[in-house]
Amino acid sequence: MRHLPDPGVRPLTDAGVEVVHQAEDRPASREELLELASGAQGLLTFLSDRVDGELFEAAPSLRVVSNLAVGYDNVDLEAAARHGVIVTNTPGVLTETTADMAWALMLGAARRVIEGDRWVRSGEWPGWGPSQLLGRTVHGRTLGIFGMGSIGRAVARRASGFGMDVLYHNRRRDLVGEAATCARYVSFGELLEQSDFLCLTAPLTDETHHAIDADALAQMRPDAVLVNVGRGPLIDEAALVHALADRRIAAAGLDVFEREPELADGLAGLENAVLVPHLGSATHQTRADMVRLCCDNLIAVLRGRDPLTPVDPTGPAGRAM
Ligand code: 8YV
Repeated sequence: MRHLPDPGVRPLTDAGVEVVHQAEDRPASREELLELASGAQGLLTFLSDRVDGELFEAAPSLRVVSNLAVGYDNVDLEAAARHGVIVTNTPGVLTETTADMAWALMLGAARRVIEGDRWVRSGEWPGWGPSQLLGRTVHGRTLGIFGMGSIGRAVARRASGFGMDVLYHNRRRDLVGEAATCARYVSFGELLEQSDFLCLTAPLTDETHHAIDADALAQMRPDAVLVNVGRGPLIDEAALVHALADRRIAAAGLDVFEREPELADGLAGLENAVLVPHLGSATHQTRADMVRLCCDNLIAVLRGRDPLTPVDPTGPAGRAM
């Protein structure tokens, strides 16, 4: 559906797979997606493509959907299973890169990097002053992680360099993660109350939808910084705008939004929000690794072999797992 970064579709064509794609680099409309899928045996999809029962009905030859993301909340797994279609994702290759982005947002929001950049560029910065753009201390504080999957663990590991205490909340305790990161399991309420930095790395499921709503925001510390590199709908974005505007929490760093590319009313005008356009995995190297894995999954299934990274149809959706 979209133009892919290097290596593009070369691994597919090198393997003798016939590739049909949309001429323009933009999200496919629903009609275009159904049309492209109708004659295909494999589909390479993006988080903006809804892959559901209607699509499987329209694509009787389809054998595999290879989603260019670790999250797969855009795919109806039950419908895929009913139609005998294998779904694959791209776990592992983007873990560390997405964790780096979580830290960029934490540091950027806490230390007011974007506000500072704007001020310097405006030509109105009068030179150093003792009270200018005071931010929040990061080192030595408490980091809370909601969703201790591979990305949550990678975020937690980085915290040791900052001398932080790490807390986490998950569907279930992660003893391996605890041993690797010194993170401590707490209830969701304790996570909200005790975190100076709260980082969301959970997948989007019915359970995690709007986990951070007005009530949750009210339980957070007034000087807390909220970071989301999971999925936008983990947060009730309208409630977050109110909390940030009223300084009920200090700041937020968001890589994902509830209705991408739209923003909740008022979000764009808030100085205490750092907003990044879903760049979690967006480095040259990581995107190349994702594209290669996506293509290898397609080739494997089309050649009658097992896919490298199939999605477990009974597992949770989302980026963090
Ligand atoms: C992707 C992501 O870049 O993997 C995911 O789930 O959110 C990102 O790493 C994005 O989904 C683009 O496909």
